[in-house]
Amino acid sequence: MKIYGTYLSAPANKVRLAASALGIEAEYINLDLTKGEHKSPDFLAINPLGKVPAINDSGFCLFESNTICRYMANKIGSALYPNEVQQRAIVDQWLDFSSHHILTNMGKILFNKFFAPMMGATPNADSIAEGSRFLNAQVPIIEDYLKQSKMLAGDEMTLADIAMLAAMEPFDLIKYDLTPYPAITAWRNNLMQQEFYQNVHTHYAAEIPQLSS
Ligand SMILES: N[C@@H](CCC(=O)N[C@@H](CS)C(=O)NCC(=O)O)C(=O)O
Repeated sequence: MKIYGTYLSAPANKVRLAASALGIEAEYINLDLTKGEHKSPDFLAINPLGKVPAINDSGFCLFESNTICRYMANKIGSALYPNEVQQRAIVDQWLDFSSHHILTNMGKILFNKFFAPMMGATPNADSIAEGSRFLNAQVPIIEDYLKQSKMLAGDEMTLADIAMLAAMEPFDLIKYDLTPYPAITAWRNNLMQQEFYQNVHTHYAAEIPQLSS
């Protein structure tokens, strides 16, 4: 299987982390978005949207990070995506929540603080403020769950934790303060010390020399 991503992409890192946790052998292909490599005809044949992540599994191509994660788990019948209908629904709930809320709002801050300057665009301060305002309302909801439960969908790690971890990985870089959230901090530190995580990278941005110091 080939995974196409780019180092600063939280959805792409989600897929890499999920493949690692699932023990799926994958070749990672890093695209340089600043050079437009995601708009090349070869890549558009894999994902016509021209966005990362995408996979090519022996000719079977797929995009959308949550779909890819579910596909990989289903392919090997992994408990990271449980079979029981309500357990599975809870995992789906967190996959949607992490994409539509945490990742979206984190992304407003990340984009304006890092991507916009890289692309020579003017950062939008209103968008940064909006992202922070929404995160301030949403992050406490995760804290409340993790105060009662070791992982987001019960005691065992699932795709829900991997997706949320990927969405919250850039919090150090965007300087979003997690000290008021001890349960999230402990959950995040625990996951980031695990082998599946360390096999991908030591921390978000570790693969980008100018950001990792
Ligand atoms: N909903 C998609 C989001 C994919 C996405 O927006 N990827 C961004 C990087 S984080 C991208 O490729 N942007 C390049 C572009 O839109 O040109 C997923 O979860 O896979």
